[in-house]
Amino acid sequence: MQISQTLQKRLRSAQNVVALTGAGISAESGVPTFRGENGIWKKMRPEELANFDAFMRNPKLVWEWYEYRRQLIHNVQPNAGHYALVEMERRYASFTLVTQNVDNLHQRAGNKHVVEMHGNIMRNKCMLCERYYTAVLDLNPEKGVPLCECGGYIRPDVVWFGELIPEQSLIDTNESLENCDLMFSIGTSGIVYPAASFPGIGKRNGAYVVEVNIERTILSSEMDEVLLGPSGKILPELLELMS
Ligand code: BJW
Ligand code: ZN
Repeated sequence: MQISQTLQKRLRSAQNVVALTGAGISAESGVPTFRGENGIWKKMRPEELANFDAFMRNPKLVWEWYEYRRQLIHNVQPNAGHYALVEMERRYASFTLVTQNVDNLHQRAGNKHVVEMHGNIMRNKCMLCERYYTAVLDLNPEKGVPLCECGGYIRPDVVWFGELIPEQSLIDTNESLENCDLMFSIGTSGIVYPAASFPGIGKRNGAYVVEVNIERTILSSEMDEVLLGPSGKILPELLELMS
């Protein structure tokens, strides 16, 4: 793989590093991405499943879809790409991992400072009283969804289209982008906002911005460098160049 001298220098000298990740980093663990040839949205239409109206229309269907994905994620392991980011966190003075993924694989790999943009599929919350639930829940036979003690519907603690990103996640991300000198955009199509705007913000703040993806994306033209290939191969190679 071609890695510029500039990037090699930055890898060694950077102090404040931010990595933005998307579904692609988990692809090599066996978690399907959303879009593209093998994307889950080839088979399931997002507007029928990943939004609030869909949930209210057919909560049982949406619950079954999340249960299916939860089970799949539970049975896979973090890959070399995830572990390379754990090592980066250990080596850099400041390292923030901003993830759009809800699969919990960064946390399972061992990253400590993970900012969740779109929630976490392993958590659930009551839509009425906002109480959190993490254990496996029994579906209510009549309603088809688990019910909270207060009687409210319990939903996955993820961010659907049209819903607000958790405020603290935005605060943490903006703070990390303020004085970031090296940024990675890994395994994301760059279609979903506000995450898609982060590489541009990093760049305007003076970071050297590097994309890692198996193919070019809509964000590629605003990158300082594009590294084409699977993140499970490229990230460990970058790690080698750090010392
Ligand atoms: C590999 C690989 C390998 C494969 N190695 N790479 C500004 C402009 C226009 C619209 C908006 C805007 N601001 C907000 C909006 C509206 C909307 C939005 O962005 N719409 C766009 C579609 C245009 N955004 C929102 O509604 C957000 N809320 C918000 O902004 O609130 C304020 C507001 C509301 C309304 C209007 C205006 C403001 C919330 C977004 C929530 C997204 N939720 C989901 C579902 C989560 C729950 C669940 O999992 O079920 O999050 S959607 C889905 O997409 C999921 C992902 O996190 C997200 C991003 O997808 P990602 O990760 O990029 O995956 P893919 O599949 O797209 O790409 C995978 C990539 O990996 C590909 O590039 C492959 O090539 C690559 N790859 N193998 C490396 N081995
Ligand atoms: Zn409740």
